[in-house]
Amino acid sequence: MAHLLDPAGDLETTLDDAGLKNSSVREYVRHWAELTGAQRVEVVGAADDARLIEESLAAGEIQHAGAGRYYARSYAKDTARSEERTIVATANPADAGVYNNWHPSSKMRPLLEDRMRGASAGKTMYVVPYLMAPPGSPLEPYAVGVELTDHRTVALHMIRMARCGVEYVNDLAEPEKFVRGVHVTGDLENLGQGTPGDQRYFVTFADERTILHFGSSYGGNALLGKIAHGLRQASYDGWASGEFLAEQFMLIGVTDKQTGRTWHICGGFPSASGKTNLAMMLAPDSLRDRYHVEFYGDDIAWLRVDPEDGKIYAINPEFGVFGVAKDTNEVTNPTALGSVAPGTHVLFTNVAYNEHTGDVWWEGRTPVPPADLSGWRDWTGQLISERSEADKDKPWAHPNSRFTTSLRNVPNIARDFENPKGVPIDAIIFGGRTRDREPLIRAITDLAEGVYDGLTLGAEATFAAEGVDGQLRYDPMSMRPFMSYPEGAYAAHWLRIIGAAKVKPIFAHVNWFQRDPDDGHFLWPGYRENLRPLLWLLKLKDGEVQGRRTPVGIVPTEEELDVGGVDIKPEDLHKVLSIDSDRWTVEMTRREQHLAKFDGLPEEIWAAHRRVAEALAAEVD
Ligand code: GTP
Ligand code: SPV
Ligand code: MN
Repeated sequence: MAHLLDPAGDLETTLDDAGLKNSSVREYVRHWAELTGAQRVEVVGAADDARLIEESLAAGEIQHAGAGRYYARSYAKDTARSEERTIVATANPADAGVYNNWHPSSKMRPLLEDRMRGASAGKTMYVVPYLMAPPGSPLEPYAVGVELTDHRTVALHMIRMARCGVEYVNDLAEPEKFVRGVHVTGDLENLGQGTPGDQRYFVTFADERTILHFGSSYGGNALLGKIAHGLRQASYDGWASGEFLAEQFMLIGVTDKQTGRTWHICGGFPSASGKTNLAMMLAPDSLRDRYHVEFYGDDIAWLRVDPEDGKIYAINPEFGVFGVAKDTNEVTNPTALGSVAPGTHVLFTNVAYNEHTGDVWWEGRTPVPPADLSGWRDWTGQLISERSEADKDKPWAHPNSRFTTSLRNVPNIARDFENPKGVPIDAIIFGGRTRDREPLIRAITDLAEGVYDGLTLGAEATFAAEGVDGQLRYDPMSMRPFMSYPEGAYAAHWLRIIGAAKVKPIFAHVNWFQRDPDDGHFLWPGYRENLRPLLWLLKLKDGEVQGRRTPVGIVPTEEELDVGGVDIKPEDLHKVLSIDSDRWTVEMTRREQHLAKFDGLPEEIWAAHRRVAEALAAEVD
């Protein structure tokens, strides 16, 4: 049933018909419908998906991509999250950190309201009530939200990425406690994206639990449940309440089929460093009879200590995957292909599309692009067959093209992925892209050293514009773009939450990306084989292996790491299990400069830094 408001219609009747009972939500809808000037209001949830899909197809906003699969293109200057235009605003200047791009709410509120005023004229405002948690989770009070969006495709994404429907807001213990998210697309062709006159603003008013995003319809800029609520708002709430952590973490289970025992591992990797691939990992063939990897989440985890057993529990607040398409294929990630198979109702964005067959393609899907060009259009909509000589080698798909699919479609989804309590965490890992220095895995047993390691996580700069070649772009805990409060307080909050656990997780730093300095090949084969260092870590935690102590943690001995059937040269294996103390010493100076930027960093973190630095110095002498 459609819930429409014609210009002369009655909003109250529309909300009644939709079964939206929460009076605070109704008041909020009324306020923003008036301010944005939307012509109609429609309340939508998961039950409306099929109808919304039909309407979007009829309107030409999306296209069929085979049976039960859909395709959309975004505006060409609107293809990724914008870090420069993303802001955290509060009333308190003390909330300013190094990375949260803090501004006073008194300044940002009017700016956003000005841009949004009347900007949805003639459009439908979709009201999307949602829950960022498995229903019944102890963290549910922080997970309730309502996104208002004037873009139908954004509503389709929300329905895939979050649990959506009026039932999530109707019976709240505190009816006014929900995150208020307003998304207004704006006139995409006249926003000056990336110019000095850029009109876009993506603001989280963290102390008001309000998110106002203007000027995009792509990804984290527009799906407010995922990044803005699930990470920025939630990490602020977790800190303000003292109750939990919200991190850009993947979350997996590893089951030993022989003993029936399951471990859970979560961890942060900067964007595009392999979280989705790791979470969807199949055990390598030679270990498949013994181990099974289960998917809980690929991008966000919320962590809390359970008062009953003192263990750390993690949930994935999301309901879907917004995965990078590039390089996804039968070898790198067969599970991802399974999750976008016919009938999954997946929505592809900005991949290449064949208008005759409905096929989709992206770089790395097959070694070379389809030979028969007929019907193929690139992500901008241009026919490949009509490309100019200058354009003919350009990628067919945008490098940040993605697929949006529900968790239920993921072939290795954990049986208990909806368990409201979450799963107990055995290990927390960090990993970046590092071509040298970082070994395959180094385990850390001390809490402060583990947190210190997370704070000094980084990914290599790949373009001159992003940083100095070969130096890390630090990305603490992989939260740099999502940080909502000061880093010193963030570190203290981590020490407090994990410190309160009776049963501590083991930490580790991993690196799948070490390269040969001469020919550039990856020293470690990666992907499915990444299970092997993780199994070693779990054995270390259980005292079954001892590893080799180094100044920067415990690394596996060559005998301990099970590499049966792995295609790796002995000298490469030796290299990925070694510590280059000289190279590490250089890194320690950079770390010190990095950490010195953070006010109020707990003394425990500095002490951890000094311990590692002194141990390295002793080794180099
Ligand atoms: P966001 O969704 O942006 O947060 O990214 P993500 O962390 O989920 O990254 P994703 O899993 O999509 O990986 C990004 C890139 O890393 C892809 O091009 C993968 O092919 C590549 N990758 C992932 N795992 C490995 C690995 O083990 N080895 C190598 N060499 N590349 C990998
Ligand atoms: C990321 O960029 O880390 C993402 C995609 O997970 S987005 O939702 O667009 O932020
Ligand atoms: Mn991410």
